[in-house]
Amino acid sequence: MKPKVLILMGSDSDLPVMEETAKILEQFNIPYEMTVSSAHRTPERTVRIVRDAEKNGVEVIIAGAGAAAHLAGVVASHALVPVIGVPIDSSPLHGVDALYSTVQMPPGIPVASMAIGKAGAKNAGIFAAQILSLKDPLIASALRDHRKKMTSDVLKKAKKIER
Ligand code: RP5
Repeated sequence: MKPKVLILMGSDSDLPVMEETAKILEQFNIPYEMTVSSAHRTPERTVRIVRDAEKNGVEVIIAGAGAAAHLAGVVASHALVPVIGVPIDSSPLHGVDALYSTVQMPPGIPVASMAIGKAGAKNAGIFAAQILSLKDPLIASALRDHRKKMTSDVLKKAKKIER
């Protein structure tokens, strides 16, 4: 199946966080491709990957990076498909730097910034699924089931501690 989502990360050291995105996409049976490309260390490779992805039918790009995290913004500047940014807590500032870099895009080129770290990486996968669900009823139905399961898990846990 042709990938619908491209997951990019600035360094292989970001993989433990970005695996959370991959797990969610797998859970929703969404085909994806994933690789490392840095906005500053491999700028030309980054542009090439984004252009090829769009040509090959990728509909959402997820970019995770830490520190002065400009990867999502650079990717968004070369893509028309929606770009979701995951700020990674890999620096001495624990991801606050990456959050500001990702969320504070000047007007014109948006990046949908998620939360810092693994929570943001998971939500990036869910958000991508929500975008794709607009024209894929199977994904929409899987999202509904996912929410129902979250609700029943909370109720089960509540019952356990109730007294
Ligand atoms: C960023 O710098 C990467 O996204 C990573 O989060 C951080 C550190 O990269 P490495 O020095 O571990 O390659 O560009």
